[in-house]
Parts: sequence; C-alpha cells; structure tokens
Amino acid sequence: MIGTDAFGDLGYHLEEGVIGADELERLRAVAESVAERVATHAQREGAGPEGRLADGHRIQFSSKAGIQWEWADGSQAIRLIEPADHLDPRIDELFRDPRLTRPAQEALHTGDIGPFTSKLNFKRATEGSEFPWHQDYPYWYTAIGDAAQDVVTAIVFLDDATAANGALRVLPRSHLRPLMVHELTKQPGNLLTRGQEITEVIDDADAVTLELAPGQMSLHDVRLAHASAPNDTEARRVGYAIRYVAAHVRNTGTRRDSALLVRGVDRFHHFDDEPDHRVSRA
Ligand SMILES: O=C(O)CCC(=O)C(=O)O
Repeated sequence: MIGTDAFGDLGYHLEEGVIGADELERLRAVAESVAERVATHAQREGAGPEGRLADGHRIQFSSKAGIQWEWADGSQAIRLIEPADHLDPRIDELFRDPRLTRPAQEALHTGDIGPFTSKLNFKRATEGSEFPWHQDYPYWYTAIGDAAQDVVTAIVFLDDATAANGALRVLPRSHLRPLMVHELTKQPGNLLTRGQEITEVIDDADAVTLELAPGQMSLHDVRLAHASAPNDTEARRVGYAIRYVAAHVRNTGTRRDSALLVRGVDRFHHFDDEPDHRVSRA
C-alpha cells in the first residue's frame, strides 16, 4: 500500500533517460498520427457527442476516448486524449514497459500493479493550456474511493519540458499534508477534466519546476500538489501520463470492470481479466 513516504520526503521521483532518441522519434510520430486520426474521426459528420465541462472546455467523446479541444475559439488542436493506450499498440506497450513499471512498483510498494488510465497531454506550441494546482487524489476518489491512495502517476515527456513551455511544477512535501481544498473553476485555459483547482494560494517560491529532457519521466504521489503553465512558446511539449494502480484496488461502483495486470500476480480478483485486445477497440 502506498504510504505518505512512498517517494520519500519530496513526493516525486525523476527517472533519467527512460526512452532513447530513436524510440522517442517514433513515439512522437505515433502521438502525432494518433492526434490526426482522432481529430479527423471526431470532425466527421455524425461524430461522437460534444459537451462543455463545468469550466467551459469543449469535450467530445469519440474514438472511445474523451477528447478535450484547445481553449481558443475555433481551435482544431487537441489538448488531451484520455484514454490513449487503445489508440496505438506502441502507446499501449508503454503500460507494460519495465522502464515504467519498475519505478511504479517501487512507488506503490508492491510488485502487483495494473494500468489505471492513460492520457496524451499535447501542450501544443503557443496554445497549450495550463493545468492549475491540483492533487490527483480527489479525481480518483470518485472512482475507487480510499483506494485512490494506491494510484501513482508517471509522465513520460516526449519533448523538452521547460519552464517556458509548461513543464510540470510540484509542491514538494505537499503529499504529507492533509488534502487541500479544491473547487470547480471557470478559468479559461484550465486543462483539467472537471476544472478543479486548489483554492489555497501557493507561493511560487515553494514550488519546483521539473525541467526535463525528452525521454525523462516524472512520477508523483497521488496527493502531491502539481500544476503546469500554459505553453506560450513555439516548442510543443507532449507528455504521456500513465496511472498505475496496485492490484488489490477494487472499484467501488456497482458495475464490475475488467483490468489488465501488467506486472506481478493478481491475488485479489477485483476485476475481470481484460483480454489483451485493446488495440482492436481503436
Ligand atoms: O501534463 C501536465 O503538465 C500535467 C498533467 C497533470 O497534472 C495531470 O494529468 O493530472
């Protein structure tokens, strides 16, 4: 079970050189081709339904994913796609990749972990939106209750993530504090699904910007406060955010779900076995 010290004192952990240059090149191309394919599919006549999130963002359900479009009126740029693993086998493969699963196992203090969600955050040049300060725990609490404490987020960066183009910012040690209060916002440019934002004012001096090179990965505790700024630069900043969950976690909803074990042994059987055919659902 993940404890408050799962990452030690700071609440986050960085892995260097997770993905090499050639593989990165291929993954960038995959991310672009997925974005293009999903956008074309979503823009056809009779495409999946669209709605507005509480904060005003345009969201659409298409390609068996939630798509958020960029905030600017008329923008045809995709801000994020969730889930994204079913959209290309090379994205799906990352879920099982030991370079990602090993640190996730360490963070969750168990060898038995499964995939929870995956998301391509595009942070496009000049219009990529911000993520306001938030903790992930309240999101996952709505799906799996207290077991949300056993979720860990890993973000693999496909591009340079700099302070200027919206690198991840974290508030070290915030995972050790009581949960912070979140509220729904109507803040334009807020990239979060439900627009939740921490109400407390966070002192910039207490935050750390995780400037990472392409191929590096950050992992953070589900209670760590984090954010990222809008991208005002000409440099795209794609991040692939994967959440892993410890195998003992159960869904508190009434519907039984399926899940795929990516490492270890499922001794709990809280989910039906997911046949490994997710690619065919694209
Ligand atoms: O990609 C980012 O900048 C932040 C992602 C994030 O905070 C999230 O997905 O919860």
